[in-house]
This record gives sequence, structure tokens and C-alpha cells, in this order.
Amino acid sequence: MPTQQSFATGSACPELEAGTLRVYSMRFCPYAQRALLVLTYKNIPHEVVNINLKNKPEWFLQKNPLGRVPTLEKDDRIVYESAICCDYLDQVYPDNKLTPDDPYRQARDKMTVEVFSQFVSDFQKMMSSPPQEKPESLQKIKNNLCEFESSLTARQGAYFGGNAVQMLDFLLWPWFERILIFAKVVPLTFSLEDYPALCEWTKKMPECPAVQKCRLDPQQFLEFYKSTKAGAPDYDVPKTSQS
Ligand SMILES: N[C@@H](CCC(=O)N[C@@H](CS)C(=O)NCC(=O)O)C(=O)O
Repeated sequence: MPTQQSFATGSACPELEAGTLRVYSMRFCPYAQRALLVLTYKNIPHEVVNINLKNKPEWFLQKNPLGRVPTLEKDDRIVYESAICCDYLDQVYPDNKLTPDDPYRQARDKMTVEVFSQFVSDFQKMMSSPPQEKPESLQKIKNNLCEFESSLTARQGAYFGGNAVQMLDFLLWPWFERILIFAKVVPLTFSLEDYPALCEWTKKMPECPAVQKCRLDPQQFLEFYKSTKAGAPDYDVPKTSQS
């Protein structure tokens, strides 16, 4: 993952050369990682500009009114929202196509992404709520994991894409990478081991070169997570200054 310093309020926007594809990112953002996975898998030349999301540069808000990463920019074109960015990249750079041709499979994958958004929100709730409020989110999480398990089993292959990685794999992976990191340091109250196909998938995904190249440094990620929980996200861990 890129490590350059994030740009904050008051900074000047780095000049974008004509014809260069830029992705505005944040080193620990799972949504931005989706776009980076697609860019890397497809060998699409690009540069990364990291954004301080707590103190956003004014110029970033002019490019994306939602002020979120990922945001893509090339010449006079701006694209934002991770699933839209990924789809856009897959269409504009059609080599190594990641999206299935069949409209029903496309629809089915999009529905899985919708269910997944709910899973992400329940997971975040569970991580941040006091123990007595956890059971409700936990039950929802387990239901969704069962859903992903049967969806994966129906694909007849190790991946959501079947025998090879497809877009859906990249859209889901960043959160599982984080779950695996969390699972080593905090009790999660659920175990991926209970979902054999999913568990196998989490073991296969890191074999994909794009997944390896975009992988998080667990230590840096946990430091970032700690700083976020403390209300002062450190987008630039580890500190390179002497401070
Ligand atoms: N729906 C968006 C979500 C992206 C998102 O929430 N990114 C976070 C960083 S992980 C962000 O930019 N947060 C800044 C904010 O919401 O102000 C997508 O799929 O791209």
C-alpha cells in the first residue's frame, strides 16, 4: 500500500499531469482498497494521493462533494464511490475483465454487495458497542456470514468468481483482511472457521498477486484503528518525523 503523507486542509493540490490517472485514497480505507485492488490486478498505471479525511483539503471537496475516498481523476474526469470506480475501471480498461457478462450474474453479485454493506455496518456496530448491545449485531452478522457461505458454495470454485478471482472477490476482500487482523488481537465472538467455504476463500485470496501488493501492514492498521477510536485518526502512521 502507498505510504506517502496525507494532504490536509490548507495544502495545495499536487499538479496532475495530463493523461495520468490519479486515485485519491487513504491508506487504511477498505473502500479505497477496492479500487486499488482493481487497478493493481489490471496493471493500470496510476498515482495515489492520500487525503486527511478529518481535515480535508478544500480542493478535494471541490472534486468530490461527498468528500470521500476513493475518488478517481484523469484529465477532466472525476469518478467517486468505490463500486462505481471499480465498474468504471473495468469498462475503460477491459483487459482481464473482472465483471461477469451474464446480466443475472451481474445482478446477483450486486445483490451480494448490498447484503455485504449491511454486514459491514453490523460489524462496525459490534466493534464499537458495549457488550450488552452486541448480541443483536452478532446474530445479524452470523446470518449474513451464512448467506455468504451458501453464495460461495453455489459458485462452484474457491472464489466468488468461481475458479478465478472476479470483481465481487475484490469488493468484499478488504473487510475480511481487517477481520483476520482483528481476530488475532481481540475476541470477535464469531469465528470464520465456522464457515468452511468462506474460511477457505480467506486462505486463497492472499495468493492473488494484487491482494499481496495491496495488503495492509497489520501493525500499522491496528495503530491507525487505535488512533481512530481515540478520536484522532493518524492517517500517517508510522510517524516518519522525530516527534
Ligand atoms: N460509499 C462510499 C464509502 C467510502 C467511505 O466512506 N470512505 C471513507 C474512508 S474509509 C471516507 O472517505 N470517509 C470520509 C467521510 O465520509 O467524510 C464508497 O463506497 O466509496
